[in-house]
Amino acid sequence: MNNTDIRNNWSLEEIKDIYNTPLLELIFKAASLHRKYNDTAEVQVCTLLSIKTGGCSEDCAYCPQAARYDTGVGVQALMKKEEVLEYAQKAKNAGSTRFCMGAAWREVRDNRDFDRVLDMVKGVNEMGMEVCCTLGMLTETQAKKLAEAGLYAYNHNLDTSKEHYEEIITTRTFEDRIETLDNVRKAGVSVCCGGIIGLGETHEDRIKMLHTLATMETHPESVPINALVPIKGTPLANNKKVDIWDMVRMIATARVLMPATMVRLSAGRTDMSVAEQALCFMAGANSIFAGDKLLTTPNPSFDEDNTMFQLLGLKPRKAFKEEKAYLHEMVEA
Ligand code: SAM
Ligand code: DTB
Ligand code: SF4
Repeated sequence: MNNTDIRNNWSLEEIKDIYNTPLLELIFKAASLHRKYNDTAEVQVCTLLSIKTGGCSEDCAYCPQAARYDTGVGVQALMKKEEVLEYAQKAKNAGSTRFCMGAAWREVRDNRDFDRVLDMVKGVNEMGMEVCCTLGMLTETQAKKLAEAGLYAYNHNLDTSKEHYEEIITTRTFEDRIETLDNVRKAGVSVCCGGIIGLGETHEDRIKMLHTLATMETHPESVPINALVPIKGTPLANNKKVDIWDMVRMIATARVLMPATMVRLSAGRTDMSVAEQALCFMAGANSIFAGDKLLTTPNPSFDEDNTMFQLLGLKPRKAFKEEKAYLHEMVEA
């Protein structure tokens, strides 16, 4: 491989050194690589919709939708295709190019609900948007069915390091997550995989999670970095607010390790000023979730984000602009 920027053989030590670089130096390094591999004026605008809310059997300690925590989030059946398409159209009109449908499921089951989701995927794809789903664990066959229906990307986060994982979730394993990601890859669907900071993890845990992502055979095409949105009723309700400098450091390190990936400034933006978000874009973030709701929690409105884009000179990235599946492609070149 003759490109020294895009690698999947990072050692933990190397990543530790990058992560611990003095912050302004790290931002400069990340911004330089960002400029080299991406159009820094472009930010991908994705809209999320919770198509099946609440009542989830898992025990993810951060999640408002886990049935076992009293969070005030009600249980709702799978939405109707027409309602979903109407929402997607609104998002498209507001400038979103990617539409991500989330379900509070542990895993996909081969039943009528899955057939209905396949139908929704088909519908959104026909509208000319990049369709993404986050439905929990998938088999290879299910991933292939989604791909055939027109799925563009699948979101499945590592959330934290392998070591910290069992402090946060006990009802499935880190290996289960990796297996689903492999199934998504095998189906030729773009991989969206990242994590959350503020779960009570150490810096070492964050470095290890980034190591797992950056040493995948092919880097995920998108890496969402979420700041924990603390939810009353969950075990992490009283966790300390994520420090903006930690968010910037995490984004910048992800950008240095995976220069051509879309790094998404995900949950947590309602607590950030425009100046703080600008730092995140400077440090290499080039994607956001837009629309006044994430899955169940608030997010800045389309109008607020438009004002921010104008102020910072950013423009929404076009749909289906080719993502570079780095490493496979480079090795074969
Ligand atoms: N049930 C599926 C799953 O767990 O893969 C899909 C939906 S799940 C809500 C998608 C992701 O949202 C989680 O992996 C987690 O990273 C993120 N998330 C959930 N609750 C969050 C919170 N309170 N703060 C930040 N991110 C959160
Ligand atoms: C991701 O990494 N973050 C999004 C999306 N992928 C599915 C979800 C954030 C959820 C925040 C809590 C909520 O709104 O329920
Ligand atoms: Fe369920 Fe996903 Fe929430 Fe975990 S993160 S409780 S699997 S909806």
